[in-house]
Amino acid sequence: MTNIFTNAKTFEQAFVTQLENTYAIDFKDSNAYQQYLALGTLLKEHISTDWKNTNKIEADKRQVYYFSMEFLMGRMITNNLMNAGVYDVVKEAFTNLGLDINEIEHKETDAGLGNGGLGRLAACFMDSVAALALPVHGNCIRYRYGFFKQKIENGYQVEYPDRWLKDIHVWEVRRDEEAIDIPFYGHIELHVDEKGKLTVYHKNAEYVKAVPYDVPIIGYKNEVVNTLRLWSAEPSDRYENQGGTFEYHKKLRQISEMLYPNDETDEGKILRLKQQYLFSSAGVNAIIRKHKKLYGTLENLSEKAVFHINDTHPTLIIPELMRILVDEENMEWEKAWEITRHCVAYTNHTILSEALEKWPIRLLQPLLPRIYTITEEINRRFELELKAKFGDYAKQVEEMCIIKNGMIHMANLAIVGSFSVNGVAQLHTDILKGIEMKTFNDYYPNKFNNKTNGITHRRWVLQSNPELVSILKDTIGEGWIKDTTKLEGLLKFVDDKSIQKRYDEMKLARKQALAKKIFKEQGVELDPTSIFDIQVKRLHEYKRQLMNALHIMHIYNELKTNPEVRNHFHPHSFIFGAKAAPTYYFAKKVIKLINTIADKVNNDPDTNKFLKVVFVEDYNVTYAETIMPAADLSEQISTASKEASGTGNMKFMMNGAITIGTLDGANVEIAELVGNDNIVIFGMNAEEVTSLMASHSYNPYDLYEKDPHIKRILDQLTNGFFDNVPNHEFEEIRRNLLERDTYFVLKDFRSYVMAQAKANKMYQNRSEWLKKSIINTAKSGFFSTDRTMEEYNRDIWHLEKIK
Ligand code: 26V
Repeated sequence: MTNIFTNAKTFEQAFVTQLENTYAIDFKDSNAYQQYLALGTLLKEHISTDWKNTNKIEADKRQVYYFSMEFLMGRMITNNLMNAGVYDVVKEAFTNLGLDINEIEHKETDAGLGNGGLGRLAACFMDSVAALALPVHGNCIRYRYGFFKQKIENGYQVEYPDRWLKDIHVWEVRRDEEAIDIPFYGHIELHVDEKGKLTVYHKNAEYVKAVPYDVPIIGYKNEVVNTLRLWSAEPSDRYENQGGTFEYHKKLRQISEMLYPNDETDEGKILRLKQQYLFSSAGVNAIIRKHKKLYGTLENLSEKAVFHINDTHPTLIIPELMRILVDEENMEWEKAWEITRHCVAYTNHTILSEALEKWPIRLLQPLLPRIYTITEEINRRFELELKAKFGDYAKQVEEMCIIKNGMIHMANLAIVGSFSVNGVAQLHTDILKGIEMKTFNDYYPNKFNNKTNGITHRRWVLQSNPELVSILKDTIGEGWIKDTTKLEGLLKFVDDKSIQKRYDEMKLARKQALAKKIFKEQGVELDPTSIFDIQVKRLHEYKRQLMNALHIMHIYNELKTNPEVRNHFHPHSFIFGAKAAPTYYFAKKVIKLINTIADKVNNDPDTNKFLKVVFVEDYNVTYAETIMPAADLSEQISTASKEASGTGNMKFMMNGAITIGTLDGANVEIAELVGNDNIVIFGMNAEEVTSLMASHSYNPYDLYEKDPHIKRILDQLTNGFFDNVPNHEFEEIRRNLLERDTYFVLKDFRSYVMAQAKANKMYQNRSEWLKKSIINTAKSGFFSTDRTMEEYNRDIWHLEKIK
């Protein structure tokens, strides 16, 4: 096949031909969407040989299958063009044809197959493993509706369905021939023959056909193409007791209908359990089928395959593997268990106990009868082992057992059934090992390990910040793209006035781009020379968007009542982006509060030259590409010990923002890398939070009484200060803060106000600020997922790179 991407001219011809042939129209009559599809189709064809070759080369190699219920991919077109090394050719050809490549890129819908950090991390991992030529493939669900679209109506969040697949998904390849029937419900019959051989029959099952759609993951200019496999639920051709077929069809299609828009809280929905089993079972069975075809046996499975589970959502692969080995392969339990345990590795992403998954037996048992009995047997044997060691009534037995009080504890199952358990930042891992999962860590001293998260610098700098790319090129060259530790080379330039100037110009350009987008979409005008202070992440109480909002009220009060303050306050734009789970009442109230503050502040002529607030609608990956490079200040203000890692903090840092934050998650590592002068840390640390919680001595009301600023703000929540909402609108927020304040917003408030004041002052010393900004980029190389993936590979996966 000739390479049409060798130069602009050949590509131009191929592109025009493709368009005209596909749509039977003249090129000049084609629209941007058709042009996007033509480009995508040509690129997919272009990489198909590499894709096929990668699959061939990898076939008998050890591989990793990354099971994740979420892959928050965003748009793939730009990433694909750049990684395939054809972006410039296409851009030139489009210019010649009078087309705008940006407009065409924007025709792709954002693939929102994830909630937030956990899903975006999986997407960054996929980009890095391909770049590093590691044979790692994703497994997920092909949700017909991704994460909901958010509209703000009258200040409130309203959710709309995300119909990302309504148009053609140009990258995917449907593989009918690899579809797999998955049984649900029914009952199990066990048959033991004269020789004692056990046969298991799953009777009266309702089968659902899982159909894989493969999406290519293109490595950065290295001819490697890995696979992200998305499973879709369809009617099976096996009609065993399908009952009313219409009902059956309706019900089963729901399985891959939509992504659950909750993170952190477990709603215990049966449909979510079906989703989990569908993609876990289908994924494992497809891999096993391939393995058996190649080797004729599963005895060597753990040499050739690692099933990495992203949080506990795919934990059912453990009993599923056992089912296959024991029931289908007639393997002895002990041997099957040995293999299973050596195949599975687990990553924990949260310490919030409400987010640890538990499934009630009464839901799981009828839905997955065989999986349940296997889980019961895993638990029975494990309890025997524990009792033998600790005694029948030891607390270790109670703590570590998998099934208790009618619930199956998925994290316990994942720990027991895996060879590696990792946390996602040093502090998080320390808390897992030393507190939350201490008993397990004592029992399995070598199982727990840390792998600090990262981000792919290819999407978050190379693709999103052209001005920074150009500065880097002129200072340290292009080596950082392959090896981000080379960013440290920038340290030589921190005092170089011409480079500081270019950093200043870079930020201004990125801030202008964001301001332009916000103005276009929401009509709010931001001054690009003001400090862009940004908090974008899911809305959660522990992330404390509320503290940020209360601080804005405080600043407003100060500017309003004390005009002298205006003389030394650098104008400040506070930007928020956040989606609340549709059922999370309190979080939605916080959104309303932020919008109410914005309304008041932005429309006050006394202050609005100094202070602007905007809540961007529908924050998603595509939006983040404009937001991350545009921040001066990165808000990472969670209650210490609650944020496992955070990854937005890393994106901001790499793009030269200074973090204002608590010593939580990966902020701790950011602080260590940049040093105290180049970050603004405030508030209680994790230990202080933990001991304050344990002492039950915290009384937020005291702070209200003692601190007049806090009193003023809390009173303003309900005293008519906001004249466009009823007085009771924020009553629950006020009450919550005064009576509980679970996340210590008031406790840390004073310290936050001071940190903010410090940052504002710091910003005004331009040269010093720019220096800090450069240092932040220079030290951010550690946070590339290339480093994270190298560590996973070195310590957990042990894969050979694809040659
Ligand atoms: C948990 C649950 C619980 C059951 C209901 C549905 C559901 C859906 C998603 C999750 C995962 C929440 C955990 C999570 O997203 N953790 C985030 O992971 C990031 C990547 O490691 C990390 O940076 C964030 O700090 C952490 O909150």
